[in-house]
Amino acid sequence: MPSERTRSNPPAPGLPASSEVIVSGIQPSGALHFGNYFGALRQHIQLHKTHEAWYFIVNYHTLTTLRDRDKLRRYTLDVALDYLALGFDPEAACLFAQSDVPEVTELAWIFNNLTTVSQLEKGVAYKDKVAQGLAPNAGLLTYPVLQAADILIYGGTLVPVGADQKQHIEMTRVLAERFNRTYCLEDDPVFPVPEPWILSDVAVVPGLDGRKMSKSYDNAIGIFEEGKALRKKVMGIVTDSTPLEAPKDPERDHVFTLIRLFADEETRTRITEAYRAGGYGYGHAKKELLRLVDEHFAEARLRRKDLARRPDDVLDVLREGGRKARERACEYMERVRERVGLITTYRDAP
Ligand code: AQP
Repeated sequence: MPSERTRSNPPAPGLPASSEVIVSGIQPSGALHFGNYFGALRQHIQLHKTHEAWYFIVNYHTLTTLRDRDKLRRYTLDVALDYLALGFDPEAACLFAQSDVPEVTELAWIFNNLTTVSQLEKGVAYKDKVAQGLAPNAGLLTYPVLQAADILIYGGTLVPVGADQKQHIEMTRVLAERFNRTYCLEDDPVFPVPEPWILSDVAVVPGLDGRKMSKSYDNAIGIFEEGKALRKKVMGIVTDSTPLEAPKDPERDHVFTLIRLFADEETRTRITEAYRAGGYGYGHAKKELLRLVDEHFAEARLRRKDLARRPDDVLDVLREGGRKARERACEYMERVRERVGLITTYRDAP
């Protein structure tokens, strides 16, 4: 049931209040990239030891676009490996596969009946995917409804995500309020109404072509890419044609946007000045970015290689996380079924 932490604890500077229940998910639809890392994963790792946190690998969501069982299984385990390699401690919080909590699809069904089709058709992510040529299946259309179920079934109050998810979290808020209003007494709501947690400096991480970095745009740099493959990607980031000797505006360059994410204050200032002074080319900036990336992920790369040799340990983490998550979800679902009037004869006395 909802967290026992009190809301009166003052937050550490820059951190959410310790009473917040953090929930967030990532799709196992391909290798995780810098966008996933700075938009979400880094914050997930940052918060999981100080807050109650539930992180799910949303494999039901990925069915909307992926029809390859081997890839789906592999990507799901890969996301778990990524979390562990980046420092997720399974003793501190829950990491699990969405499909270990099938109740979430039941809640999504209940929410479907509180959602209009026209509302879903306005979804920016839905429209984007259809514009890219993806089949407009009902799963893709109702993606945000399942996402709302994911967030609310653990009593989430704060959702660390990238800016592209803002509209979906708004829909989650609407559904929490609508459910409470429809089925609950005013002073006894079932669901808290969650807030997004979006860090403004990393709201949308650009990809190689300057559009939002995305697994499906073929413009992503994987968190665990290294060596030649990484170099090729970084050197291929699209820049304008300002000549090497001319001064450049760092704020208008994607390479610099990425540098800013990895660099400390001193390095940022040095590179900003070099851009503005001229005589500093995009090739120099790309080499600097490569160095920063290698440095940033050096330890995590080593940990990931070690963990990859122990897949059973990774499965154990998911198993235990899934067990705890399902327990929590079932508590919420009992209340939900009771409010809605759904009889389940194996639970209810005749
Ligand atoms: N470019 C980005 N900048 C900032 N945040 C981003 N996120 C994704 N891309 C960026 C954040 O990562 C979290 C998990 O995303 P997801 O994998 O569940 O789905 P997504 O947003 O649809 O990511 P992709 O790469 O674009 O996947 P595909 O191509 O499969 O749809 C979210 O918090 C998201 O905001």
